[in-house]
Amino acid sequence: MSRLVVVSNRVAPIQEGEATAGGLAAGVLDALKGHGGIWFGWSGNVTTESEPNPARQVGPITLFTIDLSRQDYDQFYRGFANGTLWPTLHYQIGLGTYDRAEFAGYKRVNELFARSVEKLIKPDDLIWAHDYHLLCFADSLRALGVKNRIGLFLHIPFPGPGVFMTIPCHAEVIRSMCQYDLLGFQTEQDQAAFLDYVIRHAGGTPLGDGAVSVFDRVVKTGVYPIGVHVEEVRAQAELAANRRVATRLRATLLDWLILSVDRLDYSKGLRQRFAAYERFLQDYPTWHNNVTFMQIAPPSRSDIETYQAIRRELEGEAGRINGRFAEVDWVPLRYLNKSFPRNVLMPLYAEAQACLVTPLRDGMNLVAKEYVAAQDPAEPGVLILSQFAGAANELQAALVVNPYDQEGLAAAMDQAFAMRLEERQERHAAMIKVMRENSLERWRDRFQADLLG
Ligand code: GDG
Repeated sequence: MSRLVVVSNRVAPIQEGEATAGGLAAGVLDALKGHGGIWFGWSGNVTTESEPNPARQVGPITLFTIDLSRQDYDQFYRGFANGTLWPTLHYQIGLGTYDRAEFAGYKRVNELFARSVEKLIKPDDLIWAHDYHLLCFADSLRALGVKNRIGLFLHIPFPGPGVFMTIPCHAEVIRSMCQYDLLGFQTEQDQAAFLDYVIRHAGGTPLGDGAVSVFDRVVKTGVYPIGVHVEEVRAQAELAANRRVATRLRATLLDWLILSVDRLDYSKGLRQRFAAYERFLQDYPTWHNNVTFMQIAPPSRSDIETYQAIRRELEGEAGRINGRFAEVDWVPLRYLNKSFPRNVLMPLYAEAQACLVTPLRDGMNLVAKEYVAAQDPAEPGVLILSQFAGAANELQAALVVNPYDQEGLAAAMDQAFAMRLEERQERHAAMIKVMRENSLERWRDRFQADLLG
């Protein structure tokens, strides 16, 4: 059995025996716990030191981290990764910026990662890199003579060539990506978009089953929808010790709760969602005084201007909507700009009769899956889900909406509250079935098997 070496931008802050955070961390940890291995990434610290940090052992997993310099952080992380790739790969080309020095910084940090990882690996180790921060990482490893099997799983969407080609260095990025042996995508649409670019614009020849011959090598591609631990989420949601905050919340509610949970990010469609909720309050006054919409939005990437702008805008909108509709004893919108521990969050999901997950684009969206998993199957709530979330491919029994259609979203909220119990149960059972099939274990095992093969 080959040893697994996981490489991601950040290494999750894990302690032995502690419940894990989001899906990437949970999946990676599962994969590493089984047979042990290495997890390498940035520590999250910006320093002037160039020394690697001491290794940390957590059970069978060895964690290695490095710090970044201020220039690397600015050019790689804030610059090309989050200022160019993140918006463009989410189809938000108007928000993308491009700067040659930032792309040079991105490649420099990918090389830094490769030089550090090269020192840690053995010849038959399996190297599994994650996400858009590391598109050039395999290329850098190959330049150092590394012959190991190297795979990349892209957690975010891959757009059609017309969108991707707005990034001026698109050809170089694709050439670098093709140095991986396996490229994993969340959906068939993402995979098809990548293959479309490689075949029509980079001279690739399709070999069937997602493989393509290009740049004198064979690159495999595959679709691996990431999942959640269904039983673990439900158990966390039900545990009495976790339910104190949810009980406090319930005591303050009049009747119906709609919940949304997103990192504060423009790709999540929060602005459009607030507008749709306002439309709902305007068009369906029968729900007044009964409904509360609670948006949990922990700040993220707050040193990037586009993120500061969306935060300012939402603060203004939340105040305006409440000012327009609130009564002395009813506040229709609660906007919480903070995060909660995961074991507190799961019972909050369970408390909500509806969950609004309406990203403008999303690789998968684990909140949608966690909400469904947290529900009581006897009395389940309704998931309202954007057609542009990867999760919509699997969760077709949700109320699937177009996040740009305010009236459609408002009608879906009305439909959710009016939905009969039998229909809610049927939809919930159908979604749970798909989620059990596409579990986190299956995601991990299929990717690793294909990378080995
Ligand atoms: C990327 C892709 C893809 C949220 N607020 C709190 C909190 N969370 C947790 C959720 C969930 C995770 O963060 C968010 O995952 P998402 O999938 O919704 O979105 P991204 O962070 O953008 O993730 C996405 C994912 O990678 C995995 O491949 O699905 O498309 O964009 O697990 O529960 N957790 C805690 N407190 C919070 O306040 N503890």
